[in-house]
Amino acid sequence: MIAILGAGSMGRLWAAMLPAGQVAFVPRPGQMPDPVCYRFQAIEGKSLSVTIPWLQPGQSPELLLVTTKAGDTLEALKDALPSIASSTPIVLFQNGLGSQQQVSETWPQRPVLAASTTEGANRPAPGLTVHAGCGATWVGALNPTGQPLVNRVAQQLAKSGLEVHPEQDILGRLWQKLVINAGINAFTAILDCPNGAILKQPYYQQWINPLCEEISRLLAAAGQPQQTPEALRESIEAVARKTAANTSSMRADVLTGRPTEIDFINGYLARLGQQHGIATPVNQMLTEQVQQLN
Ligand code: NAD
Ligand code: KPL
Repeated sequence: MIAILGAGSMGRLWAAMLPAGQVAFVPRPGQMPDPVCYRFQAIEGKSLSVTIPWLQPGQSPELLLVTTKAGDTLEALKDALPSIASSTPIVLFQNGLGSQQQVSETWPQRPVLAASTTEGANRPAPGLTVHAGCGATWVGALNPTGQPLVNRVAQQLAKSGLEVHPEQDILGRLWQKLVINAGINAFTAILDCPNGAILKQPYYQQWINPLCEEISRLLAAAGQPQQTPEALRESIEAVARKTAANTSSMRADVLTGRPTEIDFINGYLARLGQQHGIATPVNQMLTEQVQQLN
C-alpha cells in the first residue's frame, strides 16, 4: 500500500496512475470522510473514474508520498507521522527549497527522499483532475537513511507507468528547478500574464539580470555548480519560451486566492542570502510583491 498525504492535483495524479487498489490518501486528524472520487483525464485525453480510499487506522503503508504545498508540509507531517512506521520512506514532492530541509531536520532518523517532477496536473473543475503535461520524475535521498532506498522507491513509483529515474544528486536537481521557478513564477504572478509574455515586459527586463546575478552568487555559496548570470538567464528564458502559453503555478494560486509557494522560491533565496551575507534585494522585492498579491 502506498499512502499519499495531500489529495490535490499531484496527489490525485499519482493515485490515478499507480496500480488500482494499492493507494490510499492519508486523512487529516479526526477525519475519515467518504472515499475520494474523481474523473481523471489522462494525457492522451482518455477519461476514467477513480475512487481512492482513506488510509485506515492500523494500516501500515510501505511508502508515503507527500503532495501538500510546501507551506503545509511540516504541519501535515506532524499530524500524519505518529501513526506511520518510522521505517516508511517519505517522498517529498514540493517545489522550491526549504520545506525539504525542515522535514529532514525534524525527523533525522526517518528515511526522507525528495522527488522533482516535470509532470503537470491541475483541477479545472470540482471532481476533475487533468494530467496536463507529460514529463519525468527524479527521486533521490535527502538523508543517509533514505540513501539505500532510492532504487526501490523509484521502482515503486515507476509502477505508475510514468517516467521515473533514481537521482544521486536530488538537491542539485531541486536547485535547477528552483532557478527556473525563481526566474519565471513571481514575474508571471506580478505581471498577471502567461509564462512567455514576461519576456517582453519592461519590469522583467529591468530585473532579470540583477536577479540572475544574485542567484549566481547564491549557487556558489550553496556549493552548487557555478553558473554565470548569462547562462542562468538563458535557461530561464528557454523554459519561458517552451511553456509560453502556460499559466505558472504561482499565477494560478494568486488567481484562485490560494497561498503561493513564494516563501520557498524567491523567499528561500532571500533567506539564504541573509545567512551567507549576500545581498538579495531583487529576490526580497519579488517575495514582498507576491506576498502583497495574496
Ligand atoms: P494542491 O493545492 O492541488 O494540493 C495540495 C493538497 O494538500 C490539497 O488537497 C490540500 O487540501 C492538501 N493538504 C494541505 N494540508 C494538508 C494536511 N495538513 N493534511 C492533509 N492534506 C493537506 O497542490 P498541487 O498542485 O498538488 O501541488 C503539490 C506540490 O507539488 C506543490 O509543492 C507543487 O509545487 C508541487 N508540484 C505540483 C505540480 C503540479 O503540476 N500540480 C508539478 C510539480 C510540482
Ligand atoms: O514549474 C513551473 C510552475 O509553473 O511552477 C513552470 C516551469 C514555470 C511552468 O509553468
